[in-house]
Amino acid sequence: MTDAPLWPDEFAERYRAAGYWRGETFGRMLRDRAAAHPDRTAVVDGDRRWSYGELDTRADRLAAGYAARGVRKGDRVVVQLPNVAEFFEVIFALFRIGALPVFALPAHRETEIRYFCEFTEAVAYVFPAEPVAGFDYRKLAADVQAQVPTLRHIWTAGDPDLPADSATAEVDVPAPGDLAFLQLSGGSTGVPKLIPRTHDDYIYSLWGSNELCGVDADSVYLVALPAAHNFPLSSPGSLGVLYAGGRVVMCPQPDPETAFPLIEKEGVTITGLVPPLALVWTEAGPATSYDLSSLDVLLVGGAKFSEEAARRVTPALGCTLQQVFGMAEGLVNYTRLDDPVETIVTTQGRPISPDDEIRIVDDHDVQVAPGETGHLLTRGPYTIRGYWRAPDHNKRSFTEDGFYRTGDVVRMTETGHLVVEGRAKDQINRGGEKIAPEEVENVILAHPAVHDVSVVAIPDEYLGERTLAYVIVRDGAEQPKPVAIKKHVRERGLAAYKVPDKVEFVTAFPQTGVGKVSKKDLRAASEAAAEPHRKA
Ligand code: OOB
Repeated sequence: MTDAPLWPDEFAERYRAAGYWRGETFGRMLRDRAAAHPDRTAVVDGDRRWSYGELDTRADRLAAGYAARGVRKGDRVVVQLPNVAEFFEVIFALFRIGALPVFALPAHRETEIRYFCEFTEAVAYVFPAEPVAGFDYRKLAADVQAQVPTLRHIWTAGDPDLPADSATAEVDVPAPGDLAFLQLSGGSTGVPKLIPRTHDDYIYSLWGSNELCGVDADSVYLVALPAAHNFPLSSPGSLGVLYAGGRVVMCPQPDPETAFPLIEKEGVTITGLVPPLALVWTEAGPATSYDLSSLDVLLVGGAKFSEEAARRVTPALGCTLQQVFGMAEGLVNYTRLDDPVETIVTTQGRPISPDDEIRIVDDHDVQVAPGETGHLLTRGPYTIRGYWRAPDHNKRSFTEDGFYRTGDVVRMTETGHLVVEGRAKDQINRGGEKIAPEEVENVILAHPAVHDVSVVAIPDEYLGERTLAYVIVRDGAEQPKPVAIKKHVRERGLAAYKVPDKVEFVTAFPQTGVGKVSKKDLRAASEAAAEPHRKA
């Protein structure tokens, strides 16, 4: 079994012949853009403006530094950076030498980072030199390094200790079909799965997105969501805009107070938000004194955007709304810029590629009638054929003929647009941030007073869903305060968004026929409990 199951030859040949896979790599892509327009601005971060030429030179210098320290093609490097220009310097340096960035999010803490380093046998971890939102990553880096034998290096972004010679190292350059990086899955299991993406497949998702989102060399993209997430990275995201020769503007925080002045100053034309942020921007838009008229397109996705909220976007912000329903595993759907308003506000779009195969099936994998609701399965030129080093899990998450089981419940309209109706996977979508209940449950179970726990979603007006942990206390133990459970999760080093919003104590869980905890019944109970509040 290889680390990453890729496409069978017949599919790879088809995708190449169709022109989806262009035989490009990220390292080459930046080199070509820098040669074509060295002085155009590539990245803006506060007062810093890096041209394509400068980004290219910086990536080279850092690539030489990494190579000199023994980082080789195929090595994994966990990268955890906030929205700063160095994010691109680091990832393009790694792309150049064929090392694979593992894209951690700034919110991840020791448990997650240690797992990524351990599981991927990472040789290095790159983290922010300065604290972010009051959190200092240096201690985390040192602690993780002490526990993970493969982790030879911990480097801050733009580390001054790396050799600063600009000579391009003699490196084994990656081929277009090679892996480019590992993305994280939202996950529905105890630990996040890693998603292997190749240069060829990811670059197709970039230029395919650019065509549908109107991105060209004049586009200015605001990176408001965490830069490493698949949505702001590739839908069409920063990498799509760099591919087109446009400009990327780093936004340190996604709130209107930070983002609106940047939109005015840089003439931002396009950005992407999760639904809760889109609501906040929509509320702030009409009253702002900043000029937002440059903004052409606002992409909203990551979680279901309600029709009422969707209708308010264009009047409030003066831009076109584009809904996006995507996943780090591949498939991305967009409403088209010229779709009728009714389609834009009521659907989550249709696939990028004519060769994205969509199957909507019942519980027995039998295709449902057109227009009926069912499980979404997909296969195509930028959807993975398996997670990285997870053969057993892959048997469950992929069909024998290579379709990915998304865990999403959808229906297709007559125009081929998908409407997300729900979810079958055991995952909580907290305003676009994905939480695997099992991961949080495992941590809560380690609390000495806890006998059993079940984490479920509760409906929330603003975030769509929040988390509720139902806890059964151990016989003879004193019932802890809910805040003690939350504190325990935080202290175990899990990202803050995974800390349960609510903790309730019960004496038993509803059971399924075979004696397993019935999450369905628990969810129904929590929904019934939440109903009066929702109406209030
Ligand atoms: C994006 O990627 P992930 O990997 O964080 O999460 C994927 C999951 C989907 O399977 C679905 O359950 C949910 O997030 N989702 C949506 C949605 N967009 C994503 N559910 C309802 N409506 C939507 N519009 O979230 C992602 C990746 C690329 C582009 C956009 C989002």
